[in-house]
Amino acid sequence: MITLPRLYAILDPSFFSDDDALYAAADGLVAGGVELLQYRNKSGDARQMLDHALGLKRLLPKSVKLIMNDRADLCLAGGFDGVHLGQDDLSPDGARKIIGPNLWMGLSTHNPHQVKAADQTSADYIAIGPVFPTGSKVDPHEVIGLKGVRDARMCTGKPLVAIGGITRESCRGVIEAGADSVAVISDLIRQPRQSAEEFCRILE
Ligand code: 3NM
Repeated sequence: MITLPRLYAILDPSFFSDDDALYAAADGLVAGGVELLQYRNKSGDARQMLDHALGLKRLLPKSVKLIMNDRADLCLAGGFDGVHLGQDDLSPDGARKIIGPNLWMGLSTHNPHQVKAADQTSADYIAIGPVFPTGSKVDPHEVIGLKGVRDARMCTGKPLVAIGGITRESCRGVIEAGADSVAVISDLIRQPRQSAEEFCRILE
């Protein structure tokens, strides 16, 4: 079983004005203690995604785990450490065929039924959300609250990542509800280094 750090940072280029700002944020997050970073790009094309992936790989220390959202092919092409799949992406079996047995694979879920199904796959970790209202996802599923995290915890022994609207203020309660890790976009965007440091301190 893999071990995830408490903070799972997600970097989405649509929140930054240009590539320099994106890379500066990545640098700041890692300086602030981030050890696991997902690259998530819902609007760019594959070429831009690979450019960013290679840029992040070049910039960041080797000790930082890099996860590609949605795309198993770009995970490999970018030399990333894993892929994160949504319910409408390639199936876990299909993605596993591409990335092989050793790279990390995560799977997004939104209710106990999906968590139980994900538990039966070769996913290394399961994400559950949205825990709280979020403005970072188009057309999010129904908010599950801390009860949804507790329910998900009952359905799997795999590492559980909670996502959606999680802030420095709320993260401790999410871990106490049973999540192993919190995934965050918005509350890391302003002053990435300081925000990451504060998350890491709170979650210690
Ligand atoms: N997935 P923020 S919620 C990318 O419910 C994503 O699966 C979700 O961003 C899910 O920390 C979400 O800004 C957005 O709320 C997370």
